[in-house]
Amino acid sequence: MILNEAEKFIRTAYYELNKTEDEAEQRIAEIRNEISESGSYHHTFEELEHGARMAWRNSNRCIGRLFWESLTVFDQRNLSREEDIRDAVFSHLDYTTNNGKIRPTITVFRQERNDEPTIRFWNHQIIRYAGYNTENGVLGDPASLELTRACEELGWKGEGTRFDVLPLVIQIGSEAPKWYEIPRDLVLEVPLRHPEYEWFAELGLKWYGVPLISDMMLEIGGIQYKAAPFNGWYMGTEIGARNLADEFRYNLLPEVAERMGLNMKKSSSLWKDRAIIELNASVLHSFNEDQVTIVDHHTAASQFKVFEDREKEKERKMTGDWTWLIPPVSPAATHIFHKGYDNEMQKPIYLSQPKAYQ
Ligand code: HEM
Ligand code: NRG
Repeated sequence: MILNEAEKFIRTAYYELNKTEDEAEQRIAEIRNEISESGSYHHTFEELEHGARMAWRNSNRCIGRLFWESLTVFDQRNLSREEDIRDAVFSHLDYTTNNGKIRPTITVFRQERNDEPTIRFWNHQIIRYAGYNTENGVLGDPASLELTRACEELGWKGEGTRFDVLPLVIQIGSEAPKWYEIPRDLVLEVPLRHPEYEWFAELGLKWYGVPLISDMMLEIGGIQYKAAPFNGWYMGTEIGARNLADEFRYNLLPEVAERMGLNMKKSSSLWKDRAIIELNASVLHSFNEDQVTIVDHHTAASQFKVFEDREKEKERKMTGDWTWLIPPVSPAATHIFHKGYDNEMQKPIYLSQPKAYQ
């Protein structure tokens, strides 16, 4: 029930914000009234801001949580037209990119209500590469095949490269979704090269700087925000060990290993492992050289350790999903591997929700 959820959230949040119990009880009374009159209630900016930060703190799969209190929260709950929502997303991109010095940011659009149509982004991330089925297999990012197809059905057409940035797709209620090309100057990308291998740049690889998740729902005190795109910066392995390496993504290990001259006939030559390491070295080197914020998995794990210690100090229950927290490269070289985490879900929280298209 919404009032119960609201009460729990207000008491915790107000305590953390150093407000008095009186203030919390007064606010709860106010919320009770608003709910009995309208069936729902609205957060103050302060509640929204702290709720979004708590939700980051509660993201069991996230290794980047040390910085949860630094999240910038843009309140765009007053917007209801696609063009205005688009412009707010573009401002978010511009603010967070900050010439490469990425600032963790969330933009919160209007909450779910019975009497107003839902705002949804079709995109998984605001910036992501398209994927096309061709006679010679998939061109681009296979993870984007369905969305790319859906965009084409809306009339969008990509250039046909391996790295076409998909358009921003906004849908309000059951209206026809609208799509917008993202201005190129808002899309910071890093061409990949290698600190030792001159040939690496010839592979023509690159990745974008800002992982801006746009398909999750933010839930605070019983209120659902189905359009609330958020981002921090990348951990190198997300790109080097998964996006570019997974067989079902860009699948680049064979090409890298080949150029490295490794023995690909026997797996015991560890050609895959060696290729993974150099691909990851290239990602970190290139982002660092271009001064685009990125973190390596060892540093991220150390930062996560500080987060764990801090949460303990504050006597808060720290939860986590071990299977996601361990980095995909050398997991046992981080402390995370050697302990366990309780994967209980605490609210406020970011949740996955059904796809907006299909
Ligand atoms: C997941 C790192 C910021 C919320 C992850 C993952 C990594 C990560 C490595 C696992 C992703 C995967 O394996 O696909 C970081 C780093 C950040 C950061 C380095 C830098 C500041 C944030 C922010 C938020 C957030 C700002 C929200 C406000 C989440 C959530 C997930 C996640 C909800 C799970 C996503 C899912 O279930 O698909 N993060 N993160 N993170 N992070 Fe963070
Ligand atoms: N693995 C995905 C991104 C997931 C979220 N990762 C972050 N989030 N770093 C990928 O595109 O590789 N964040 O908010 O910074």
